[in-house]
This record gives sequence, structure tokens and C-alpha cells, in this order.
Amino acid sequence: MAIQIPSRQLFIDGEWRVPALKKRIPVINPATEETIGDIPAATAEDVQLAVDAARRALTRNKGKDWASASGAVRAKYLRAIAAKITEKKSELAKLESIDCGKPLDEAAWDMDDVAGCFEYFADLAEGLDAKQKAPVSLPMENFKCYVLKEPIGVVGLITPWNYPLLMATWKVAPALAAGCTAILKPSELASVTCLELAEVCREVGLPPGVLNILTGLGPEAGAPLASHPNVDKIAFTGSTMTGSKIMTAAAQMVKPVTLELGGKSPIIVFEDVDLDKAAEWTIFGCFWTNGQICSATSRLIVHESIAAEFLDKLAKWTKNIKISDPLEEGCRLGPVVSGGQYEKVLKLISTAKSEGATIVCGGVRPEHQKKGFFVEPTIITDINTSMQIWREEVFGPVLCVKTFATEDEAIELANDTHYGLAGAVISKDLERCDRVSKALQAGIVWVNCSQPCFCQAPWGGNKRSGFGRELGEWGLDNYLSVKQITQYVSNEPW
Ligand code: TXE
Repeated sequence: MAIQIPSRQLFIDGEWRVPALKKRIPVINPATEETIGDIPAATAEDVQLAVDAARRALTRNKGKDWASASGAVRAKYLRAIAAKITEKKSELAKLESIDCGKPLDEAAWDMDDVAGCFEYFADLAEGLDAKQKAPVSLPMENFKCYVLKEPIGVVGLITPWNYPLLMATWKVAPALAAGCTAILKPSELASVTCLELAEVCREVGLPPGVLNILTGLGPEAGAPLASHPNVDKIAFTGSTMTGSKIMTAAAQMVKPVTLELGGKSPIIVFEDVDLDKAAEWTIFGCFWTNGQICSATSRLIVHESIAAEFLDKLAKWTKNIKISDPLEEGCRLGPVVSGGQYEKVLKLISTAKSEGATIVCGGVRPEHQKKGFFVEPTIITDINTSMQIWREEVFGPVLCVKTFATEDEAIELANDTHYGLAGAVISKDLERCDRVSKALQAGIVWVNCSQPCFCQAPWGGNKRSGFGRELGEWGLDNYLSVKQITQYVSNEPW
């Protein structure tokens, strides 16, 4: 019998609640196509209950609410959550793996990152106490001014399926650290570990209503959250199209949003590189998590003098990537997340082929995988820059290759996209790396590597990849509102 996931309900006001319409969504293991359980489907009525609970938790009895608790108190809960995640790491990793198709090792690393992120924002929550009442120097001596950083309020957090628990944590941890209360709406394609986060919150005794978790479909659960008048801010990671809808809904209420959207990031490989090292980063940067990373460096721009040799090496190594059930030892590439995503990836590849591109390797389902949404890692050449495969986010294991002759040409190719999330430059010449880093239109640039991510450093993009920065101090600021308090101190009569 297939492994089953725990049966859970919606998490509202510190309790499990059956969804108002009693609907549930089946959960499919993408490696086997078997149904392994189901998750509750929230609708507008459940959103209302969750928003009310979050508002009560924010403003409950004076002094006992989440917003005015000290950063040190909030940090205690965040650390307790981190400790529980670590305790349950192998169970959570396995659930993540069967829910979204991620190799088990990678899912386990994600759980370490989740715990690390809660710990990191616990530190920042403690630090906030000391930063309150920061003085502002004014040019008139009979006025004194200081600044308070206050939680924005009740926040809606809408997250995707590629790093289900980690992407939720990138939002939940800073929001709670800042003193906000939250409603998390994970992706209907991978919600299982987010429901386990609810169980963790219950176990550590997080006050009711501080974090509410509503699983469900985007239009039915996400949309009413984004447009709710009593939600003070929305943070979203997902597609550019849905991000635009969320921004439109938020605009009706003049509600702040942060948007982390799609990408089509370049990796520029110059002629002076160590080919082995450059190949390792190119493969990792595009095929890690099956290419289902918003920052995947999926457009390889390689110097024409090394292109043939480099491509040979890439193709040879790519063919050796172990594709298997993600729970199998040594798996490096599992299935993509769903049947829909599988169809999307294969269709983009076949369109590219029909437009004259060459498939160097991959492009099909692996022969040995009879079931599951598997796609072989794919390298494509003979591309022109107007092709869909070059311009659109694939969100699958597909690397597109173009060559360049000069540095200016490489930069022009790299920046010729609506997206602006990330980019990588590989060269031994660090001055050149510096020039190119500055010239790339992206929120994140990696030099001689691709994809390393640290919760201390800002994360986010430009152009249609969204705006706002998550992680680090910038991530905390997303959930804080700045208030100036200015006092007239003269003894002179009015
Ligand atoms: O994304 P959606 P999907 C890209 C990637 C992928 C494509 C489609 O190219 O192939 O998007 O994936 C919620 N109001 N990325 O359909 O729709 C939804 O329930 C409010 C890149 O999964 O953006 C989920 O929780 N919420 C990306 C979340 O939005 C709505 C990661 C993301 O789903 C909603 C994921 C609505 N009207 C996909 N409609 C990245 N940047 O990392 C949907 N949602």
C-alpha cells in the first residue's frame, strides 16, 4: 500500500477546523501517481474565520497580544518551532518528498534550512527590542523625534509548491518575528508539510490565532485572502500572472504587497573558466530541484570559443544524473510536481523543436520510469531569442544555450528578458565578474557559483520578477511599519 499522509483539517485559532464546505483535495505522489491522502479546501468563509482569529491574536487584551509582546518572547516561540522541526526532520523530509517529488536528501536539507530560518528570525526579533525608539536628529532644538518599528498587522502569506515548507518559512518566520499575526495559504499542489507546521505550532503552544494555515485552491482560498479588507499586507511567491492578480486585488484596498515571481535567469560562462567547475555549477544551477526554482539559471550564455567542448561535457554529465523515485538512495532528479507541470514542460520542449531548436539530450520521459511525472534533464541549442523556450519560465529541467563573442553581447543577451530575478557569471577574471555583476538587471547575482542561498542575505527580483526583498533585515522590514513620534519640548508658552 502507498505511504499515506496524516489526515489534517484547517488550522484556525489554534485548533483543527473542518472546512466550511467540507471539501477536500486529493494529494497525488508525483513519482507514482498514487493518491496518498487529501487536504482540506478552504473557501471565503474559512478565510473570514482565520482573519478574525488573527486580528484577535494581534489586539487581544492589552499586553497579552502578539504585537506588543517583546521580541524576546516572540523569539522563544520561534526557537521552539525550530527545535521541533529539527526533531521531526526525517518525518517531514519524507512527507515533503512524496508530496512534491523532491529527492529525499534535498528535502532533508530544506528542513535544516527551515529550522535555521526560524532561528535566524528569532535573533532578529530579539534585536528589534533594542532598536525601538531610535532617535532622529532634527534641525530645530525644541523638537525631539524618535522612530518606532511596529508590526504591520494581520498578514496574508501565499506560497508555491517548489519548496513548500521553506517558502512558507521565509514568510512566516519574519512575519511572526515582527509581531504580525498571519494566515498562510500554501499551494494546493504541495501543502502537506505546511499542515505539519500547524501541528508543530500546537505542540509548542503558539498562542491561538497567531498563525493560521488554510489549504485550498488559489481562486477559492487565496483570492479572498488577497482581497480581504481586514488583511493589512500580502506577501506572495508564485507565477507572474497570479502575482499580477494579487497586486490588482491589493490595490483596491491600497494594501502593501511583496511579490517574488518567476524568472528566466542567465548564467554567463567566459572563455577563461575551469570547464569542470563551470559545468558543475551550470548543471546544479539549472537542474537542482528539477529546474523548479524561481532563480534557476536556465539560460546558458557561453563564450563561442569554448562552447563545443563545454556543451559536450554538459551533455555527458547530464545523461548521468540519476533519475528515480525521490525516496530511492542516490536519487538526484525526481518527477516534476504534477501532471499539469509535466504537460507544460514537454509542450514547451516540443514547440521549441518544431521551431527549429536542437535537443542535445533529454526532452522526453525517461524510458525506465513507467509511472510518475518524470522528464529527462534537457539541453537545447540552436535557439533564437524570440523562441518561447528562451523567453518563458519553464519551471522544469530545461537548459537553453546560446553563444556570445564579446562581453557586451553576453550582457545584452542576459538582460533581454522581462524577468530580473537572478543571474550568474563564471570567470577567473574578478574585475570582469564585477563589471558584469553590476550590468546584470537582477536582484541577485552569483559569481563563480549558482543558487547558494543564505537567510542573512536579501532575496528578490526586479522587472516582472516582482519587488520587495525577503530574508535578512530586509525580510523583517517587510512586516514592520515605521512610525515617527515628534515631541515639542520648549517651555515657551503657545
Ligand atoms: O502558480 P501560481 P502555479 C510559476 C512556474 C509554474 C507556474 C504555474 O512557471 O509553472 O508558475 O504554477 C495561489 N489569488 N511558478 O499554478 O498560480 C496558489 O494556490 C490568490 C513560479 O502553481 O502562481 C498557490 O498557493 N492566490 C514560482 C500560489 O498562488 C492564488 C513558484 C502560487 O500559484 C490565485 C510556483 C489567486 N487568484 C510557480 N491563484 C516561483 N516564483 O518560485 C493561485 N493562487
